[in-house]
Amino acid sequence: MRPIAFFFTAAFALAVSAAAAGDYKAGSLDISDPWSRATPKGASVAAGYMKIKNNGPTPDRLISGSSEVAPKFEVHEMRMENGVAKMRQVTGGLEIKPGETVELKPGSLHAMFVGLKKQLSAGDHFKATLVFEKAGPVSVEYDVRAMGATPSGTMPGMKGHEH
Ligand SMILES: [Cu+2]
Repeated sequence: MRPIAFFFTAAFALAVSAAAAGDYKAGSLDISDPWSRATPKGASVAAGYMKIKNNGPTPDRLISGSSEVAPKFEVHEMRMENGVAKMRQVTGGLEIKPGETVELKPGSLHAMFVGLKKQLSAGDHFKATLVFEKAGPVSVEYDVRAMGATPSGTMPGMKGHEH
């Protein structure tokens, strides 16, 4: 094979695997792009983001989870109250209605890894299990990205975030 042809073939293969990485299927759920953010020194929590789409006819719920980076997994939502961003645990499971996509993203819903065993750096990967009421447990891998990796940048609720 000529070097140039090889280059294009390799680049194409890489693009295909990059698109496929980080997408998971479980029952009627599509889980895409689980990612987390690098943590500042001494942080005790890290956030997890992803999109969950429900292709089925019945609702499902994210009821619990676990990860290899922290002993506790929680689902939180962030809300503005009197101009202050506040973090609250979602109890009773995070519902994903039929045909809907729930996005866990900075400044909004997120998974919270509580009691970090080590700081997360950009480029790290870690394993986690998401547990859904109907789809059951799903193993995923979180991609750690740089601290300012999103439009919303710093997490406004970080201060009130010590558990
Ligand atoms: Cu949180």
